Amino acid sequence: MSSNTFGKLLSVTTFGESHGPAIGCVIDGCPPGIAISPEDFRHDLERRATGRTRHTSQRHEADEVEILSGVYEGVTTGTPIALLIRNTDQRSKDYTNIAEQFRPGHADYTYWQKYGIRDPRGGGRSSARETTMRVAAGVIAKKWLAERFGVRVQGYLSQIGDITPHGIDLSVVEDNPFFWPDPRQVTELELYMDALRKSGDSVGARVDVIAEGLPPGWGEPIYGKLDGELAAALMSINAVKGVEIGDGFDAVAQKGSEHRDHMAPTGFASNHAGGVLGGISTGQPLRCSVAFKPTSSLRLPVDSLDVHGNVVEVVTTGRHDPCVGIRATPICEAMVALVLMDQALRHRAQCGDVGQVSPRVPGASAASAATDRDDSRPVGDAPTGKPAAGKR
Ligand code: EPS
Repeated sequence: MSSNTFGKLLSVTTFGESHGPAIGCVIDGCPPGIAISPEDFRHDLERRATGRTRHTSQRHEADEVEILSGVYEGVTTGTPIALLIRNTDQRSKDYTNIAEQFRPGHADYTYWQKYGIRDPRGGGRSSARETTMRVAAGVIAKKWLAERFGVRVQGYLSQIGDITPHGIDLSVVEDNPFFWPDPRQVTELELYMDALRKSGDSVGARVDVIAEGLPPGWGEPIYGKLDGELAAALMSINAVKGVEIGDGFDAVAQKGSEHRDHMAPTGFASNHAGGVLGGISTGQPLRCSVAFKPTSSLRLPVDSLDVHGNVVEVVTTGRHDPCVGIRATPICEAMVALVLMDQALRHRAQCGDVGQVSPRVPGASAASAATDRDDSRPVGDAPTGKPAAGKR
């Protein structure tokens, strides 16, 4: 199976299956001198992990990172960094009955048609278990970006089903199990998810990511555009069906006079572009929005086909997420950070001598970047009970 590597100067290769002995990654091209310990991975891996709340899959993995190479006395050496996480809570018998069946909406069918063989245990390589290693690699990228440039990458859940935030306060996102930016809606979300889980169904979600502190200049025209590589990286996450940069599809209905972001010595007046023009960062906050489809593994019976072409009734057991988007916030952050680090290294390689050629237009804060995306206002300003983010 090819295409398990992404990135140019900083490349990440992941390997492993959901029910195999381990998953892992090799990060190549990482600069030397970054302090890294197994502890550094814990926070983001916990944020992504299953079994930490009742609203996600109940598989319990410790997700302990073993650093196999590339780090000496706690510091990266510039050689390939190999990370390993052993799988410990596989329950492969859950998949015995559907080993020869195709779950509608799942990669079962396409993997089978492509390779003529598939590992049915937990979805094998197509499982979201693989995203663990993206998050682990992303920890290093986040750290480097923060230390070198003060870049901060933060995501939040911006929609579950048809529920949108009434207001956006990035400071509360880590305080609830949904990465939700409005604390007033957490009870509503708990009730919604409890009812959904009971019904056996699943639902889609939307994750927004903002990266603040980028200098202008990251991204390569023509075929290495920053937004193009972000879209590809985010689309490579399991269950993603759409990516928007800046105003995304809302730009279709806008006039040019509305969409263009006015520049003044004091800063940009708006950020419809999402921090990217011509595939290159403007220095404004980068804004991405990612659409996740509903989980296809459901215990609700459905007619489908097996590998022999027989009509069968498929019932999926296993420990599935009723909304994969809930755990996707750290995964999206990691992919954004990895793309940014790769582009930053590439910019340094080609244009490191260019320096600052004219005054830079100041960017904006992450908080205002979040509210730029739509009509949402900071939590304190939102009208009670009335969703402000209903524009989409
Ligand atoms: C997944 C199915 C479930 C999830 C898994 C992703 O696996 P299992 O049926 O083995 O419990 O638990 O997620 C993880 C294990 C993880 O770490 O993200 C799937 O079909 O994608």
